[in-house]
Amino acid sequence: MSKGERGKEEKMKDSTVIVLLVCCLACASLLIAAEAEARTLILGHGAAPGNPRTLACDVFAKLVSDGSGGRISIQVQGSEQLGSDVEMLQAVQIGALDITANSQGPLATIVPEAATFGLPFLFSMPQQAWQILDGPIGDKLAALSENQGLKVLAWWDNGIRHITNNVRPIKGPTDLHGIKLRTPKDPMTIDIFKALGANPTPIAFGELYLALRQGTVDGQENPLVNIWSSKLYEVQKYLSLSGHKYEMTPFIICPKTWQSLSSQDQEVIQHAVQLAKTYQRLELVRQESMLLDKLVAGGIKVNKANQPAFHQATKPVYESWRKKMGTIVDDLLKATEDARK
Ligand code: TK8
Repeated sequence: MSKGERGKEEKMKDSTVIVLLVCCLACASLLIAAEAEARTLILGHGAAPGNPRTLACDVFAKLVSDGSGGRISIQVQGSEQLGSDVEMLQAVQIGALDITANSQGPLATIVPEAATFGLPFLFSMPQQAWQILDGPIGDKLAALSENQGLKVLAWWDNGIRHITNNVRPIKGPTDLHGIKLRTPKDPMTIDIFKALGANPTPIAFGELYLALRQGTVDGQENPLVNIWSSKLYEVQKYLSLSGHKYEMTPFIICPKTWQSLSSQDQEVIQHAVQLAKTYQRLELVRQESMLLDKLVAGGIKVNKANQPAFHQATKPVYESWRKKMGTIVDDLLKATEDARK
């Protein structure tokens, strides 16, 4: 081999080493990038074990873990362990909490339009609300929420609400007179029960069981799934089926968290949240259909309230909210009529 050829061979060896080195570095940085992308997101909610919201949050976490090949893990903290619904919303707004499966009333303290889904007797079944929540009105509400630093990924459900209390069975509106009734921090629920002559008292859901047991309040209103999973029937004598209002469960992510995710990861989360929504809504309906018997067996006395009388007595609430909110009330009424066709 000539001197020149030997030189060429040396150079080739050198460049092979360089290529190998570059490959190793590229692999290492890919590994580091993959490692860096591994994320844990915290999801807070206020529902008790067994509640459709709790079950669906767990389903959501599993779907996200599977969809991301184990890279994104969702740490679920239920039962208001991270604070009340209102506190969790505030934490999401300031970037201290990633995700919350929250509540309509607390959202309405920040986005007043959200309260309109709870206009008295607007829906008699959750199914009537789903179509509207998944359509342009739901999208408008999501845009209003985003303006307030709350990115709504989906509207889950919370059900149709009924009244429980320890004083007497609530048959007609006058039976509510003077009853101290816990409500969420929801301007609509407060207006409804003021119109009915009760004494509405906002208390965080996590403090409700004790407040009922200690007699701080006489009663409360919630869907059967919450009366059951939070064991409120243990500390209440009467359950009156009033069906006075509906509530959705807004599923909200912190915009900063959302923007920090790659578009691929955003897709994984969107897909999971939509599947979990369908599951949550159906599980709510399934539980509601079985719970009355269980609640009766649990010792609570059930009666049917005079719904037309309640409907009549709460008509002024529509007028005051129409004045307060403008078009959304009429849009909602029109969409509800269409949905019933
Ligand atoms: C649970 C609450 C509950 C709501 C309430 O955290 O506060 O009464 O109905 O579902 O969000």
